[in-house]
Parts: sequence; C-alpha cells; structure tokens
Amino acid sequence: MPDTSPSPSVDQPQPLDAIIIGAGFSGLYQLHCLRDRLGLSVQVLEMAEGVGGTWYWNRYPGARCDSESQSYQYYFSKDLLENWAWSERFPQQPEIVEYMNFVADRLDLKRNVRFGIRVTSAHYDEAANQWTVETDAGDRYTAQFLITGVGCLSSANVPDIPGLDSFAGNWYHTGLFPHEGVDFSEKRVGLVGTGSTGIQSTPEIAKTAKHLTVFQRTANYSIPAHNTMLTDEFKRYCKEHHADIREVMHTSPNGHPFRIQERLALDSSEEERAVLYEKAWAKGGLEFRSVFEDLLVNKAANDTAADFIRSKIRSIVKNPDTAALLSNIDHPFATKRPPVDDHYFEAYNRDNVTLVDVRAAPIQHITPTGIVTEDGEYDLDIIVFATGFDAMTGTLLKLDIHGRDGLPLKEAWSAGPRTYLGLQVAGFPNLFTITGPGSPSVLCNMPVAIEQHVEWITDCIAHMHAQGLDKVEAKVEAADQWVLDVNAAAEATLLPQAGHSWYLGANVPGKPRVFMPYAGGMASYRKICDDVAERGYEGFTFSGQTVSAS
Ligand code: N01
Repeated sequence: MPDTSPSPSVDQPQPLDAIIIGAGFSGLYQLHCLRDRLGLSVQVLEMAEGVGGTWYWNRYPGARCDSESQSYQYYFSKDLLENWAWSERFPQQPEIVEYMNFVADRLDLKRNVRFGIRVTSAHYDEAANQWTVETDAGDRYTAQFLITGVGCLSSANVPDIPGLDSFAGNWYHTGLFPHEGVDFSEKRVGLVGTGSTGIQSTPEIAKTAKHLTVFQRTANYSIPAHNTMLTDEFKRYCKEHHADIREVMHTSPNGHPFRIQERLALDSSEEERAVLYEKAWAKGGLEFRSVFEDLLVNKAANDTAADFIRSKIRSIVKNPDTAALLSNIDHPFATKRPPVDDHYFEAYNRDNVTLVDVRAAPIQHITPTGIVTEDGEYDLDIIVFATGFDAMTGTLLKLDIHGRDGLPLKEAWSAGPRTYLGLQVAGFPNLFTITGPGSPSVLCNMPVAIEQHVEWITDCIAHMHAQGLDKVEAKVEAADQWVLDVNAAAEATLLPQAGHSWYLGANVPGKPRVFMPYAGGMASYRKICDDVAERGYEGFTFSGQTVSAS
C-alpha cells in the first residue's frame, strides 16, 4: 500500500524508511519504487521549486536533449509510455520539464517531495542504524536509508577569473540560468566555453545578440542534430514498438536506441568510409559514433572519424582562420562527450559572431567592461559561462555526508571517488548513490542508467526486508577491486586521452584526476550488477553479517 502520511515538518519530525535527495529522473522513480512497490515511508528533499533535476536548472538558450526523444523517458510503465508523446526528435528543456511534471502528477509523487529545501549535511548513526539529514530550513529528517539522486552534472563550475565581481554587466552560468530568460538584443555578449552547452547556446544567442564573442580554449567536435518535429507515423511506431526500442537500449553499450555497427573502420576503404560517414552526418545525432565499432578503442580508426569531422568544419565555416581554429582539435573524437548541434559551425558565418582563441592568448582578468585576454580587451555587456560542472562528485561532496564514526565522504574520496559498482561506498551503510561515480552514468543515455540503478536498489532493499536484514554496506575489498575494474575499463579505450575532460575531473582545479564513469558499457555493467545480486549480493555485507564472500 502506498504511504499516504504527510511529510514530516519542523514540528513533527518522524523517522522514515528512506530519504531521497533530488526530484529529477532518479529521485522520482526511486520514490515511486520505494513508496508504491515496497510500501515504505519516503521523503524526497529537492532544492528546486519543481521537479526536473538538471532540466529544472539548465534553461540556457538552445537547451535541448542530445538523446533521441523516444529513448529519453522512463520505460518501466506502460501507462506512462502510452500517454506521453514527444513532439521533437531532440526535445527542448521546457518539454522535458513538462514530461517530468506529467510523470510526477500521474504517479502522484509530489506529495512526498519537499521543494525549495537544500540538504546541508547527512550523518550516519551506527547505534541507531539511522541517517540524520539536516537542511537549510533548520530541520532534521531521520531514515534508515539515504539515497542520492542528485545527478552527475549539477554543480556549476564558474571559473575563478580575477575581476569577475567588478563586471558591470550581468553574468550567468548556463547551469543556473534565470527562469525568466535573458534578453540579449542590442547586447555585446561573451560566451566562455565550447562544450555541449556552449555549442548549443552559440547559434541561439547569436540570433538576437548585437554581437557574440565565443571564447574557445579547446576546439571540439560536434555532430549536427538535424532536429525535426516528429511525425504522427513515428509517434505511432514508438508506441507500437516500446519493447523493441527498450531491447536495443538495454543491449547496447550506451543505452541509446541504435546499435553499434559490427565493422572496423580500417576494414573499409577510404571511399567506403566516406560514404558511411556522409550518411551518418546526414542523419545526425550521437548515432554518428556507431558507424564503426572500434572508434573508441583504436586511434587509427578514430582518426578517420576525426578527420572527416574536421573536413566538415572547414567546409562549413567560410573564414579560413576561424575554420582552422575550430578544427584544430587536440583529442580523439568522442573522448570528450561529443556535442550535438543545431547549426553551430554555421553560426560563425554570421557577421555578429567572433571566435577568440583563449588557448593561445588566455583570459587574464575581467574588468567592469569586459574580458581581457593576453591579446587585449573584449568589450561586453553580458558574460555567459558555459564552463561545465564539478561533475559526478561535486554535488555529492557538497551534501557533507558523514558515514560510520563520522567519516566525511570528502575524506573517503580525497584521492578520488571509491565506490562499489557506483552504488555504495564502504563505510557508509545504507547509503545508495544513483548513477554514482564508478557506474556507466554519463557514458550512457541517462534514463536507462537511472532505471537500472533504481531497480537494483529497490530489489536490494526488498531482499533485505524479505531476509529481515537492516543494514547493507559495500565491503572495502569489493570497492577496491571495483576501482581497479573502472580504471581498467577506461584504459581499454581512448577515453583517458582527452586529458582535460570532465570525465577525469580535469576541469576543476585541485580535483583528483581519476576517470570517474565505468566505461565497460551499460549492457555489461547491467549483467555484472545482476550477477552480484544473484550470488547473494556478493561484495556487500548485510546487518553486520556477511551474506556471501566476495
Ligand atoms: O561543460 P563542459 P558543458 N576559460 O565541461 C571551457 C552534458 N550536457 O556544460 O575544454 C576558458 O563539457 C572548457 O574548456 P576546456 C554533457 O554530458 C548535455 O558544455 O576545459 N574556457 C569547455 O570548452 C556535457 O558533456 C546536454 O579547455 C573554460 C567548456 O568550458 C556536459 O553536460 C547539453 C574555462 C566546458 O565544457 C557538460 O557540458 C549540454 C576557463 N576558465 C550538456 N573553464 C544535453 O544532452 C571551462 N572552460 C542536452
């Protein structure tokens, strides 16, 4: 039976079965599973004033999902699948928030979510086997389980550039964009960053700004989205083929609704490759990566895709100097998350867009009137930082989590995140981290990764209830081995070759350089997790007693 008790308030705190932090894709589904499937008392704590997680905050111009819409939704519910239809191939941010509200309302989830409240700390009490969570409203919640659904990219990374405080105009980070939007008309806008976000924003801001100056430190590959409105025929196809689409997503390494082609790049002739790449470019989207199966493991194979994209950039961008800067890319294709764009390179053919190379002439400081690089000052009215996130660990560490004997998570992870399967941390009993570091997470289509984690956690808690167990914790040796496995999986690919990628934490000064997501593929990871459960939750300890040896 669903729990219908009201949320505990400042006056009436009551112990809960579970506290979930975050009301995005992860938190909402976890709430549904624990409350409606297992009948537990659950409270979700959410900093935003509404559901949506990352999509609640990332409202920058051009914000759109890079996953194909038919794959960017929950698949656990036939009812949800049958009663929702996306309008575009790559849905825009407002439509995704609308979807999240549709889900939350249809499953009656909001009554167990407290909005507008920030978790300030979480402490585990061994004697009581209980988590105590404190919030910025000054109240406390206690629960047996603590589950984080805080997303992997939710802690904005604003660069520490001297003089930013003195800037007389407005500045924004794309991950915390004003809900009322920003009027760029008649404004000289500076955009710092050319990751997925900067690449999505550039053409949109250029449409209305008086002038847009893009500050590029690292040139990036990008594949055209070729976004389009979905036809009724395609919508019907999706509704009639849910099971088939899910099957492809669940058996592919990255959770997307397309298969990686089983062929090697260098087995094809140059002409054959050109035809295949042209076809994939014309189709657009992340599927470009699936033309050959060895693009991420063989540098020579990767070079063929990289060279193709560089030649495309040079053919699109008319100014040869700008084209040279944009195509001077220093890492293999897809070793940083490849952006998907809507006429990004074309935007540089506009009279009101300028590209500035801040690799050659770094940003020095900000004045009241603009950004100063080694080459001089760029006068600006608005600065937009598309400078990314303290990814995967940033938000978890900000929660100020303390495990057994008061051990701070910050200390446990001082040399980088250490988890078992990305699900649990040794020394932090009954804490689960949905899409935590060490899981495929950001290397996978997120809803697929989230559903797998939420369902595994739910099954684990159900197992504990069935067995009369009240505590689960990853074993140190299991976590140690998993860290080795995560490193080995990354080393088997070209991914670590992008030395400045956020996958490695390299974008945040002082952050340990550790490859954080599990790169062994979602389908293999799912099997590993299933096998662990099947073998009596190998590598976990329950209620202080070892259920099975690891
Ligand atoms: O952030 P990023 P993002 N001076 O870290 C530059 C997801 N996403 O927000 O590479 C100058 O990738 C930095 O330069 P460099 C997706 O997973 C999803 O774009 O460090 N430049 C880089 O160019 C994505 O990967 C979607 O040299 C500075 C940029 O800022 C992830 O979010 C849409 C700088 C940051 O790129 C993050 O993407 C958008 C400085 N001091 C994003 N500091 C959808 O699916 C940083 N940079 C919709």
